This record gives sequence, structure tokens and C-alpha cells, in this order.
Amino acid sequence: MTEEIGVGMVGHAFMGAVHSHAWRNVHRFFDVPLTPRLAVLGGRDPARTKEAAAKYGWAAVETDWRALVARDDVHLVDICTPGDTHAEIALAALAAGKHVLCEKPLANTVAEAEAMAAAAREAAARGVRSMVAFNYRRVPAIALARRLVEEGRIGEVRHVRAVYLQDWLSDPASPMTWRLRKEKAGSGALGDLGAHIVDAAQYVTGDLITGVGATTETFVRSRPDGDGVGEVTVDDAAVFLARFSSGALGTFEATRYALGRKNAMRLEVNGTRGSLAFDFESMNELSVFSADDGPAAGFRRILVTEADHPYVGAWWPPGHLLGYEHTFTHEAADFLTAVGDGVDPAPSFADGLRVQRVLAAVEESAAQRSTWTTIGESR
Ligand code: SOE
Repeated sequence: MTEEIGVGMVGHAFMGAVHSHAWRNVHRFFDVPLTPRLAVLGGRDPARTKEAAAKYGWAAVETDWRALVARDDVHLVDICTPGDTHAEIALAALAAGKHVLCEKPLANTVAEAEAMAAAAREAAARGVRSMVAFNYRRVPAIALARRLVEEGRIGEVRHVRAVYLQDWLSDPASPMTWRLRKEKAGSGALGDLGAHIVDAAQYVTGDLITGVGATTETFVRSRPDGDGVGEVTVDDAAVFLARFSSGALGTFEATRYALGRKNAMRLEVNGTRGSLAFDFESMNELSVFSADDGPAAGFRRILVTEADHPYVGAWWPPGHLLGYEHTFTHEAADFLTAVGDGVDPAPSFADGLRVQRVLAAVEESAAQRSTWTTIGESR
């Protein structure tokens, strides 16, 4: 076993569960330079936090994240809370010399993300590492898509078509959650789902979005909340056009109202020599079209389970499929490797800030309606 690193994780809901799974297993499959010790789990409610710690394998609990950050047995802080606390916890942890893994989106506002990126830069100079948890980069098929674009296999990128479709809000009777409150979540489908496809698109193309034209909607503005009714203060869906610095064009759609679509995170990239297409609901596959294959060619479906595909060598024989949880184990492996090797991991807080700027631009464009042409009776 390699040297241990004490992990303190704040939050124990969905992300806390899947991150715990990653910390428990990463060193058993990946040759990482540090072995995580699940030292402390943080949560506000003592009974629920203790229960979660016992279930997921954490040695101790703290009900105040400040106490967790200050502990001598915590060297890495993993932030799995809603966006409203990311900046506060990350800034305190970096100042205390703790490495930080932070769930996405990096923050609720650009100002918070700027402060976090600046603190991360300063901390890196002291050997303290930070990373934002865009786990879809760690889907082997998406990492393979990146590799193919980098190798020039599809030529120059012309189009990016990205959607992230869920349907859990389609029923107007579905109750309020923190995800529907702006002060907690920052934004709705935009920050929760749109952030993933913006990051994935920029990662796969190796390019940055330079401008957007957007529209957003909140279809159901109030929902059952305990005995009363709560106001939904975020978007339910966001649709936007984008330009990349290379001149490529992008279309993006993030929604929680696509009935029948559970977690359809899809990305298609068309280049001058070929195309790539991915759908998370078939996450072990990547479809590839190459113009070099001649006029009778079609899309080929690659089953991304070969040992030389990204991350796959650590797992099972070809054809024995991976799932959602593996992407977080890959993320933990990459972060531990960067911390152990003393290099800056990606995506950095600066990368998270770039995504945050895109989200803010989408909101600004949608609010201004300045790129929107209304079709009146006279047209
Ligand atoms: C909920 O919409 C959610 O869990 C997101 O918060 C995650 O980031 C995404 O991976 C799945 O959907």
C-alpha cells in the first residue's frame, strides 16, 4: 500500500454516496501514489451524518465543515454540497493547505468562481492542488473522443451538438427541492446539466466557447413544498447557440422536461474529416464516422472496453461494461495521481471558472433577449 492521505468529505447525499464509493475503491484498481483514508464525513444533522458515515465507510463525523477542514487527519477536502457553500469551504480549505476536489458547477456566481480560481492558483504555488469534479470527462468513451480529436482523426471541428436531457420535473406535482432554489443551486438545468455539456464540449474539442445566444424557461413556477407551495426560482430548461474560438458552431440544450429521457447526455462533433457521437445512456459506446473510409462508409460503433482505451485497463475484460460510478473512481485516480506527483490536475478551478462564465453569459443573453427576433403578425 502507498502512503495514506486523509480525506474529509462534506455532504452525503447523491454525490457523497458516489464519491465515497470512489474513495473506497480507487487504490484497489488504479496504481495511485496515495491511498485514500476515509477519515471524516461532514454533514449538518448528527444522526443522519453518523448513519451515512457507517453506511459509506467513514471513520468519524463532523457537523461543522470548519472543524472538518481544521482536522490534522484531513489532507484533502472533497466538497459534495449544493453550490451555495462551494466557495466558502474551498477558500477555507485551500488557505489551510488542504487539497480540494469540488463538485460542479464550481460556484453559484462568476465572482465566487473568480475568487476560487485565484485562491487555487496561489495554493498551487504552495503545492496545494485543486480540481473541479466534471466526471463526464472520465467516461472512457468521452476521453477516447478527446484522444481522436487531438490526433486529428476528424480534422477541423465545424459543429458541436450537445444535449443533456432528464425528465424528473415533468410532473408539476413533483415537489420542491434545493435544486429549484436560486440561492442554493445558482441556476437550474443550466448549472446542473448545462455545465456538464459545456465542459465536455470544450474538453473534447480542446477549444473554448467565446459567445452565446440563449433562451431559458421555467415551465412550472410553483411546486408542492411540505404543507404549502414553494416558488421555483431557477430555469427548468436552457437552450443556446455558441461560437468556439476556432470558428466552430455549437448548439446546446439542457432540460429536466424531456419525458422518457433519464440521463441522456449526448455529444456529437462534426469535423472536416469525420464525426463522433456519444450518448451517456449507452455510455460504453462511441460512434465514429471517417470520411477516409470512402463513400459507402457509415458510422462505426466502437465498444469502448478495450484495455488500451482510456481508464479501461484497470477494470474488466473487453465487453464487461462500466457504469456511472466508474467515472468518479477515474476522477479520484486522476486527482490522487496529480497530488502525489505534485502536478496540477485538470479540470482546474480556472477551467471551472471558464464554464461559469459561459453559464453567466447564457443567463445574460436569455434575460436581454437581445439576439432574439420576435415574429410578429406583419412578417
Ligand atoms: C441531477 O440532475 C444530476 O444528478 C446532476 O447533478 C449530476 O451532475 C448528473 O451527473 C446527473 O444528474
